[in-house]
Order: sequence, then structure tokens, then C-alpha cells
Amino acid sequence: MKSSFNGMRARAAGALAGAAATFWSAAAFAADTLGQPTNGAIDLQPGVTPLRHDAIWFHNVILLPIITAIVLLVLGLLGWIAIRYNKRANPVPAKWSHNTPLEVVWTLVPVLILVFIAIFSFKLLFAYNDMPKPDLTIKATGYQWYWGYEYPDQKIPEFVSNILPEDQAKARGVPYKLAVTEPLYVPVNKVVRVQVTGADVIHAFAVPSFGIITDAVPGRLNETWFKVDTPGIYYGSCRELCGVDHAFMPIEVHAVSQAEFDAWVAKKAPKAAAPAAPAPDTVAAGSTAAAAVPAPAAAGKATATVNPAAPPPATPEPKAPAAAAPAAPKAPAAK
Ligand SMILES: [Cu+2]
Repeated sequence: MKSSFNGMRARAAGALAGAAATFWSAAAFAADTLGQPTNGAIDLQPGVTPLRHDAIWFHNVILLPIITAIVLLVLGLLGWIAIRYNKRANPVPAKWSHNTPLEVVWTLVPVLILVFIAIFSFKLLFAYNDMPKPDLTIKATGYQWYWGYEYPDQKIPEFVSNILPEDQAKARGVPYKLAVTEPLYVPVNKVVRVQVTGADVIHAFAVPSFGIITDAVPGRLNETWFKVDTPGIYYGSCRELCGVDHAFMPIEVHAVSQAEFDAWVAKKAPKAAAPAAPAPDTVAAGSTAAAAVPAPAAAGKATATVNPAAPPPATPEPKAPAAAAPAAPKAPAAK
């Protein structure tokens, strides 16, 4: 009997060790993928902007040790009380109540801990608020259910960025539900200001590796900023429940060198022959058909947003890759 119990215990310990090893090898020791989620990872997505570095530092160096210490302290107290003061160990309980010094301590210590956290928390908040002089401005507009991007300084009129359909994502070897038809391009080591608004309902513009999440509210222009220190492709998504296809309006940002960015701008900006860029109708006839999208989208949906579950009224799919765009809004509905 004893030996079988020992055997069971050994097996249980073995299984536990195995599970722990699997967990840690899959989670903590898996190299986190830059710019997108990593399967099995438990850590924060690594960052590539000063704000994100600060936020991760705040979490790992300030918050996590404090939380761990408090959890261990409470666990220790619970254990101590359960063992030392149970009915058998302490048959005659003490009758006193209240201990003024102890009550002062357990009120003051949490206050001091919160003040200590607040010092770093406010510093980080101010860093988010104090945007350096921007080198580039992007306007991001959330629609049900895609993003519209505009580069006012580069005279790039609004273009539509849809989710990349699953078959195309597979064919290109990019992550489905993160990759898009028209990514954002930004130069590295430049301060990028993002002005965020919504056209129909509230969305939110979020890119974890940049450490930003900003609500896209109709009728309001919110602002955030980032400065990417490593070239690469970084994915984000809408972070405000905005209707049935909320999960299908990802964000893809390519951080490239200034030269590559300039080349992209040259390709994207309307040619000098069409200087009437602001008028969507005139641009629609040209190569950047996307410019015409926001107008019908905004006009048509302003009244149609009462019921977010209603089918999108003639969802505009004017993207050049015509095969790609129509599939995008339909794919989610089929699941
Ligand atoms: Cu949204």
C-alpha cells in the first residue's frame, strides 16, 4: 500500500515537473516574436518605442515585484493563521480585539505603496502626453470594419486598409487577422503623430509593440505618438468592441528607413497632374480610387450605426485588388 502510494506520488511529481517544463519552455523561454503575438508566450509583447520600453519597465520592475511581495505576504499570513491558530493548535482563543498600532500600519503601508506606484505611473502618463515635435502626422479613422489612413503632410489622401483575406495571408506567409491589404508606412527614429477618430462607432487604434492604444471616437480627434527604434513589421488591432467584425480590422505598420519611406510616399501620393486631391470625386477617377471610399462610408453609415449588427450598407470595396476586398467583410460572417 505504502509503496503504491509512493509510486503514485512519484508519478504525480513527474507529471507536474513535465507540465512545468513544457509550460516554461513553451512560454517563458520562447523567443517572443517582434511585432506580433507569440503562441504560448506569457510575457508582454516586446516593444520598439520609448513609451513601450518605459511601460514594460514599469510593469516588470515596479508593479510585478510589489504584486508578488503582497501575494506572498498574504499567502504567508493565511498559512500562519491556519496552522498556528486552528482549533487543535490553539484550543483557547484570545478574546481581545483591536490593535491600534497594527491598524495604523495596515492603513498607512498600502497608502505608501500606492503613492510609490503613482510616482512612476504619473511619470509614464506624462511621457505619453508630452509628445515631442512630430516629424510626421497620420490620421487614422476607424470604420465598421476597416481603417482609413491619411498622410496630410505628404498629401496622401485617405486610403482604405482592409483585413487581408485568409487565403491571401496564407499564400504570402503573413499572419491572418493581423495582415492588411494596405499597411501604414513610417520612417524609423522619427516622431510619428497619430490623430485618431471614428466615422461611425467608437473604435480604438492599438499597436502593442508601440505601447499605444487610443480611442477612435466619432466627432473627436484624439492624438497619440510613437517613435520606432527598430525597422520591422508591427501589428495591432481595433481595441474597442465595435460590432460583428470588430476582430477583423487589424493594423499593420511597416517601420522602414527614410529612403524606403520616401519611395513609398512617391508611389502613394497622387501625381502632380491631379492637384485637386481633397475632392474625393476627382481622385476617384484616378489611380487612388480609395480616396472616394470615406465619403460614401461616412455619409451612408452616419445614420446606419444605430444597430451595429445590421449588415453594412453597401460596404465600399473600392480597393485595387478587387478580389481581395470583397472577401474581407464576408469572411468573418461565414465563421
Ligand atoms: Cu473597431
